[in-house]
Amino acid sequence: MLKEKKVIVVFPAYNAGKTLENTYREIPFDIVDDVLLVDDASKDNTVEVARKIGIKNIIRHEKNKGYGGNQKSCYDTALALKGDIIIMVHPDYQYTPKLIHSMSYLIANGLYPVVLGSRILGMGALKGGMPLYKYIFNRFLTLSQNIIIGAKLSEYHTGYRAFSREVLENINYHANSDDFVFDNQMLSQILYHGYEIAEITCPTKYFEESSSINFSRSLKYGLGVMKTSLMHATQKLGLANFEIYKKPVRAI
Ligand SMILES: Nc1nc2c(ncn2[C@@H]2O[C@H](COP(=O)(O)OP(=O)(O)O)[C@@H](O)[C@H]2O)c(=O)[nH]1
Ligand SMILES: [Mg+2]
Repeated sequence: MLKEKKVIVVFPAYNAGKTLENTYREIPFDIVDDVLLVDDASKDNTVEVARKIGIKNIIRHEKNKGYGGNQKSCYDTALALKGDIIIMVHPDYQYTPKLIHSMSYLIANGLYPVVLGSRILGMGALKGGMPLYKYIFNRFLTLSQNIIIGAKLSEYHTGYRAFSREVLENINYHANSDDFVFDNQMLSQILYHGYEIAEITCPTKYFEESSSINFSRSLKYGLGVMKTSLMHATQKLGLANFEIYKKPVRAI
């Protein structure tokens, strides 16, 4: 608990057996109340490792739904578990959970409802081993998106995000893609609805198990990001009414 707010960490997991324990060990349990892992039909021993290290809330998708589909289960369950501050971090040990204190305090103190761990603020990304093509791609997409949607973020592509309950309740994330562009749509929804986003410099590590997305999937993601930016701009101009920007209707 932090200022009487329940803090929940969610892990959208896919083949995270080798990295999950290292990530889990860095969680600050002085403020984190619950950890939830959603396993997207991994082909490895992710679920066994999760049980062994003592994660209580484990959800397993029988079929692979994709990264966005995985996060939908994460947030639905975190809300059902009555989380007030929900932190999503990839269990591939690319981002350290040691930032959870800082991120949670910004939300608990009412300063910002959304906090991102940014690999681009500072010089962390390349130093941490981000492949140069990913770095250039990231910078290009971020610049385009900042211009098109009129925001000022250092990146839209981090796998480390903290949200207040209110934000998750008020954005229609169920209407988003089940694929990687889910993350980008979520930030677009957050900005569209007028929530402010804080960013914290985040060290990052690239190693074999921490990065599986290849060039062609990155390209598909990039096109999805450009499409999201254009949707955002047309919606803002009142020229469209996309499902993803509607108020969510939820049974929880
Ligand atoms: N649910 C789900 N997650 C996936 C899939 N493929 C990759 N991921 C997860 O998506 C996240 C980002 O992928 P990653 O390869 O680490 O990308 P990078 O670190 O940006 O190069 C990681 O946490 C992966 O476990 C998939 O098919 N389904
Ligand atoms: Mg990764």
